Amino acid sequence: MPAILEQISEALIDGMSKKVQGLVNKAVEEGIDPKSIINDSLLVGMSEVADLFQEGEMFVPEVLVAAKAMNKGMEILKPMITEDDLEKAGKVIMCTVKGDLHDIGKKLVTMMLEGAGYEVKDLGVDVTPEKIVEVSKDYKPDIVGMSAMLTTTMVSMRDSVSALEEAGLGDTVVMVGGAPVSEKFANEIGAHYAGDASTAVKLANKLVSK
Ligand code: B1M
Repeated sequence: MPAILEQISEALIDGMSKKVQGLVNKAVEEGIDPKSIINDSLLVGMSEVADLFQEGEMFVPEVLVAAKAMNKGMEILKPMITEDDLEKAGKVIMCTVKGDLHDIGKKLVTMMLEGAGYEVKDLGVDVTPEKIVEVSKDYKPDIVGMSAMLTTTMVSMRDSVSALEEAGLGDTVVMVGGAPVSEKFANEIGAHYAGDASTAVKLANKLVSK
């Protein structure tokens, strides 16, 4: 593993946006695959941030600064992984469900899907079931992807699946993920579950090839 990837993780944890940007640019110049920079440094760093937060070693403002540093790194890499001249693998709607403002995981899944050749419409955070239905009618996605990070917002996933059914879009393939979500819950609401961004891509590939 190149040392620079570790340095990026460390700078992210320290919330040093400018340093992250500089190191990410350097890593790209060194020829490191942008997907590897995401998976092996930015994702690793953010996961460490999550652990430190849970352990009470980091607090919300620091977490926000670290998330911002990660996004700054992502901004550099995103065009590089979407520029790949790939045939579109499929169309995906991505969102964080109603009541939930966490968007880091959703963004990561979005970027990984785009990197794998998917056309992704990212509806943002706090997205209502009505909005998901409205956009699905128009955009006709192969997959609707929903993210939730709060136990309390998982119910919005169920509501969104029901809203799609009620709107006559019951055939829509739904993929869900996020820390509190489980395979069992996904099965209960008639959705498919992916535990992380890489698995989400593999699952999407499986779902669109059906
Ligand atoms: Co929030 N927060 N937060 N938070 N936050 C958690 C989730 C929490 C576990 C922290 C804790 O208490 N230990 C807890 C939830 C408890 C629960 O419900 N079980 C919590 C809470 C309680 C809250 C607030 C209520 C705090 C408060 O205000 N009292 C509040 C809620 C706001 C709201 O949403 N309405 C809140 C706010 C925030 C911040 C704004 C400060 C910030 C979010 C910043 C942002 O997203 N822009 C924040 C953060 C950063 C976290 C933690 C520390 C980190 C989350 C994260 O980004 N992880 C988190 C603690 C933790 O996770 N240990 C916590 C990194 C990210 C890469 O992982 O999103 O899991 P994740 O995504 C993964 C997979 O889950 C998967 O792939 C991703 C990459 O591999 N995945 C999918 C995600 N979506 C997917 C979709 C798919 C497939 C896979 O298919 C469609």
